[in-house]
Formats: sequence, C-alpha cells, structure tokens
Amino acid sequence: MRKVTVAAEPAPIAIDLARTAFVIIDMQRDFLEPGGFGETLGNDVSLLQAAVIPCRRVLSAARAIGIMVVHTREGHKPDLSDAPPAKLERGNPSLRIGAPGPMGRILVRGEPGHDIIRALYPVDGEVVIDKPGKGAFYATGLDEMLRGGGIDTLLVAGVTTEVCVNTTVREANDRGYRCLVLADCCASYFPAFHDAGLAMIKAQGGIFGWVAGSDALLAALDS
Ligand code: C5J
Repeated sequence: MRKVTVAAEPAPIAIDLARTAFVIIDMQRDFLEPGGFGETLGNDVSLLQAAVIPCRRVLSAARAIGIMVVHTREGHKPDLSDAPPAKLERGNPSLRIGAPGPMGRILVRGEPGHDIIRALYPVDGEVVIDKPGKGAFYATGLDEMLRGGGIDTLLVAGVTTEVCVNTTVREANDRGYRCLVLADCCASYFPAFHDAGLAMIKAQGGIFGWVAGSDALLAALDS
C-alpha cells in the first residue's frame, strides 16, 4: 500500500496506509438515536447526525483501499460488573445505565441500543472493540491488536468529540500512535465542545495529534 500526505493542522502528516487504521468511535444507536443513553442525559441526539455521511465516505474509501477498520462500542456486561458505581450513579439521567428503555437496556451489550447504526455497520473482517470506559484502550485488547497488525497511525472518527474521541486519542498518543482526527467525522451534543476538543488536539504543535477534514484525507487518498 501507498504512503500519502494529508493536509492537516498543525502541519501536513505523511501516513503509510499499510500501517494505518480507521477507528470509528461509538457510532451506536445509544448515542445517535432517540431513546438511548445520550438522550437520557438530556442531549439533543440529532446533533450527532452531522458526522454520519462524512464517516460513511471515509469508511467506503478505507474499505476500497483495504485500510484496517476498527469500530468501538461503549457499553457494559448485562450484570453491570464492569460498570463502576461512580459511573452508574452519576448525574440525573431519565434512565440509568442498565434500565430498560425503548431500545433495550441502556448502554448494555447485546441490546439494540448498543448496536452500531445501520449506515456504518461493520462488515466481515472489521474489528469491533467493546469497551466499558470512554477510552478505547482501557480494559480492551485494542493496543495488542493494533501492534500485532503493525499499525502506527490512527484515523479517528466518531462521537462524542470531547468525550470518547478525545479520551481515545490521548490514550493512543501516550502509547505512541500518531492520531489524525477527522473533524467533520466527529460530533458532539455541544458544538462548542466539539470545536474545543479539536483545538486541544492540534494545539501546541499537535500535542495530542493532527486534525483535518475528511475532504483533505479523501483528496490525499485519491492522489
Ligand atoms: C459519552 C462517548 N459521551 N462515546 N460517550 O458518554 O462519547
């Protein structure tokens, strides 16, 4: 596979496509659809739709080229043994994690709400990482799987920008991965947090990574 250079901030980034994975964070019904975890917290879930079409474009390109694709899902075992009380008790949601909702039990593995949205549904051969936390490296086999595949660069997309995307990028950065976050492939319930989340990644010479629009990546892949 080729090497390409993507026009990114704070500087262009050269990536070896054979050593790159496209990581799509938590594009689950629980976050994007009414009746799920995101809505129980009082959020307007329609705001996350903006990321779907850009993500799909990049996913199609990654599949066509043969770039490794990784999907993550935040959620807990049915007995909630992997959900710390501090998470279960947090805030004042309309339904707590584990409670029955219109898409099954909130944020529980195997329930309809925990599933990935149709538009971005994994196909055979793609990796699906189930994670109990916000970061995709905490209590998962993601690091070993990426290292085993020779991956050194992550193209990162998903929701929400300032929570699971940022946490994962920070975890990845500390483990030595280069992260290129695709701005329009991420979204937040809080547009200001989306902007700030991206700004924090690329500030200070790219202290956590690089940021680019999906058009810049697709143009580089086409070149
Ligand atoms: C949140 C996530 N926001 N996937 N999870 O609780 O960002």
